Amino acid sequence: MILAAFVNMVFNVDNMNDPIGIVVMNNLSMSLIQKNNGLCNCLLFMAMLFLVACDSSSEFGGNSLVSSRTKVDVQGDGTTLAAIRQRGHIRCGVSTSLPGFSAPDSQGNWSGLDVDFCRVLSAAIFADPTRIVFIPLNAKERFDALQAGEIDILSRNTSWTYTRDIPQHLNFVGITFYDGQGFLVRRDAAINTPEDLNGAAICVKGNTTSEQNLVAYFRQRNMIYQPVIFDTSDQSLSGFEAGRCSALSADRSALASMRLNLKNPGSAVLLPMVISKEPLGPVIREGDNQWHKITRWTFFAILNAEEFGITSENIDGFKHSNNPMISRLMGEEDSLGQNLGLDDLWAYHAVKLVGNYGEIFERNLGMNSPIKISRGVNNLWTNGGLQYGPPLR
Ligand SMILES: N[C@@H](CCC(=O)N[C@@H](CS)C(=O)NCC(=O)O)C(=O)O
Repeated sequence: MILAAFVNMVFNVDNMNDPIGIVVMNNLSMSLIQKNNGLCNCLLFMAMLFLVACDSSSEFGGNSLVSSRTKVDVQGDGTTLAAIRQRGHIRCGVSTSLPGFSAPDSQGNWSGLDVDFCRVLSAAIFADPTRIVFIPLNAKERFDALQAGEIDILSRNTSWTYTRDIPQHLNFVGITFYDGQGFLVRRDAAINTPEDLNGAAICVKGNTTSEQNLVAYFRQRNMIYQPVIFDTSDQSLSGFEAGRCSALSADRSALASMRLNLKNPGSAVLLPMVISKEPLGPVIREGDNQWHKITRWTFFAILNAEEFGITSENIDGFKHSNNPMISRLMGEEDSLGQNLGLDDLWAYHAVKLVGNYGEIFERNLGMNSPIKISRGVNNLWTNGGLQYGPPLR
């Protein structure tokens, strides 16, 4: 029931928009010490001293605010931006090829939502969206490459999960695309629900949440299936096309993209059923708070820009605005960029040179792109979606 409700919320299925049969997805520094109140400051300061003095277990297992702060790992803080500046470019880990998210053209020029996120960062840091080396990584290699410091950020349709966040010590930037897992089947196969796949062979890519979700989904329903596991999406698509399985299972956005690479895209349909939550977003190593804040606030800046109606085209018309939030985004008030270790025109450059979130979405995945995914749940909260940038206050 809950999953069904989520699914409805995430993907409004609209067959009407679907001339070729694919079901399109529609849809601490703790400022305890206040500036103006001397007495209050003094009392708070004394209270903090008291907390420190009384917290005998502060380092190991104490649960006071003070003790948890002492455990924050600040090793490596600031090192990523410094390395990027010295090197002159960002190393951005992407999918090997997933049109709409990241794929190179015949000249080796990369495009896609995940690619554009790295471009936004490059614009924010260098006032130039091209200072990036894209490093294609398959699902298995991606976290090792990040942990080994071979990339500064992994922007590769990666699902935010507890295991990746906590035991694997990664930091997710945010959710740049709300997704869910689905199934691609041959149009003439008479498969309408995952239940019709009981006992069937299913092609799936290894080292992905897709592989894990299938195990859980079939186990919960006392059903069986035969996994046919591949290393890359090209291989899994070829396996599906060659008839090695009855269905190909992956993130629905990936399936919508991969389907277009079939020799005859009309021969396959994407089932409407969604079996998981896949919050996709860029991810970095733990330990560099500055880099975490730069990446996530750059994402929030392009979300806020969309909310304010600021686009790459019209941004210069927003100079000298009466709205303080817009002035901050434009770099005219309160030095938001400098506080991140960047230029105050950081967000201005990101939007001007790459675009706001909506522009990036539409260009790469939207209804006028080959992938044809409507904004749906990836719309701004002001339009009924889940995308919500915390305020630039
Ligand atoms: N979101 C899932 C799946 C990610 C994934 O690797 N999906 C495949 C789709 S089959 C893909 O992106 N392939 C592109 C490639 O191989 O480069 C995860 O984080 O584990």
